[in-house]
Amino acid sequence: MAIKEIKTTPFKDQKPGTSGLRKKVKVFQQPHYLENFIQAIFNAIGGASGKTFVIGGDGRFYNSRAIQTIIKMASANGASALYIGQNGILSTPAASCIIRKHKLSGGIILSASHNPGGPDGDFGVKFNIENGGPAPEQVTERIFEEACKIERYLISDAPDLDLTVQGETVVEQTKVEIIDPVSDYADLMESIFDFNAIRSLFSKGFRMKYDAMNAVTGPYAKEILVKRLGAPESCLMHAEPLEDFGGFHPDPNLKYAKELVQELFSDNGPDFGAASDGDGDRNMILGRNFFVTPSDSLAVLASNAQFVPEYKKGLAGIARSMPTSRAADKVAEHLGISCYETPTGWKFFGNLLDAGRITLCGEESFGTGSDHIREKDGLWAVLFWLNLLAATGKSVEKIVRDHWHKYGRHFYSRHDYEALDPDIAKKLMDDLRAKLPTLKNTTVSGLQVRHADDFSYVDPIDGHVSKHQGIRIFFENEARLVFRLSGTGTVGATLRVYIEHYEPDHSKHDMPVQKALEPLIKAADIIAEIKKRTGRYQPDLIT
Ligand code: G16
Repeated sequence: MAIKEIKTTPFKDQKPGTSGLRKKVKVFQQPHYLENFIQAIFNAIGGASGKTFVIGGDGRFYNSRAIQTIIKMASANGASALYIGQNGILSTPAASCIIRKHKLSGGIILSASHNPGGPDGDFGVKFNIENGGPAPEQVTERIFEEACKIERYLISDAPDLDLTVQGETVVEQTKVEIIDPVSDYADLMESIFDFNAIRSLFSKGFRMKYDAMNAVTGPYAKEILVKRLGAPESCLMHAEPLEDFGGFHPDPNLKYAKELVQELFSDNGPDFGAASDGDGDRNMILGRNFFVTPSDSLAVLASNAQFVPEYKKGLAGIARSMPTSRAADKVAEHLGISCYETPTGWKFFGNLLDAGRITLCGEESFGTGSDHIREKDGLWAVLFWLNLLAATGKSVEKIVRDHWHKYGRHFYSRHDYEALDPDIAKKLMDDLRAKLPTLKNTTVSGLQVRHADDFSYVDPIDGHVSKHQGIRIFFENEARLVFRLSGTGTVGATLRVYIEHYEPDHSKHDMPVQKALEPLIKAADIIAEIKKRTGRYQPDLIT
């Protein structure tokens, strides 16, 4: 074995987005592309020497190839130990759990999350720090700086390892262990929730369907739901991780988890349905004939946390990303605890969690989590709901309707306009920003604007300032529009419009969501001139 120093030149497009570096597989397959970025990570953290990392991914195409390269580079850079998920598999929450449990220096997670996979699909690299969470902005900025000036990287010429067999080996001076990717995570879940109550629920004939979307959570769901909780194997759909997700778009929402949705909305459908995304950090929750919006899910979990053993002692606080509906704020107010509003991106919750300011956090983008790890956690959310169903004996729909009755309902929807010309999207946002000072007290689509701004966040723990995190327009009666450009797409620009309307009157809670939001949807188009500028008459995706 020998360590080689390879000369290289920078790629200018290696700026990490909302969640790591995401690009088309073909971009990552260019010579030196992956290597440059990995070396930039090591350079940005003061080198890999003597450090310990967990490495794994969501099993998508190029996962194993990339892992082989990273093992050789981490060893050449002097890492002391590497823990690799067997078959290259490691869900994002499991990676966070392993970093924390084994006190590692960090982790490299290979995933483009909910984006499609396969040779023509997407690939991604995320770096997590020693608290188990995504690298904060200060670190991702340093990685980008390093990537922009890279001239060389180090790599061992060691042969590829067999990732299919658990066990230990040594590459250069580095201990490399192929580990069971599931057990630490499953043990953690068992320590949080009332597994006896959930087991007894299944033994009484409770029926659920869990869609792993041919992505990473299949093996986790098998171990936890089937083996440890006694659910029948038939409750699992698409439970084998496949390189191209079987052609799925592994994004758990009403559009892409269609088969699951059909089952839940059929006559005599199951009591409970759930799905997770490519890397297992997102969740979608369904009851029979009932969809729970992610924003409501966070609020419901917070309001019912006392049913879960781990959270019985109470919540320190709650946080939600800015575009997420303010349903959780009502719960926090009722509980007399703080509710923090952060920019989009799980990395912004890290400091609040580390400082013990919050216990639960969540986002409208199907992400929910707690202080048990430092990532959002799909199966954790599913188990939380199962725990609630077992403890209350209520249905999903009843739990949510009772919640609306108590706190009022936040009608909520996100409209996505995908693959827009980036210049048009940028101009739309720039012009909207320029218009902000003129909007106050104007009436648009019959709604009066109370306040409008460009969201800026000052991290309450380290004072770091993140500007331009989304444009907010507040109307009377707690209605709100938010506009921002996605930081996770790989084709053109995606405009996200977040639409929210609060309705305290429960006689109006049955209105169809898009109907309840109609005046706001019109206002969004008038204010941002979406149709005129983009030529799009409908969003590509409504969640
Ligand atoms: C990532 C981030 C989330 C974010 C989501 C959408 O999720 O971790 O915090 O809400 O992207 O971001 P954007 O609106 O910028 O596209 P994931 O599941 O893709 O890693």
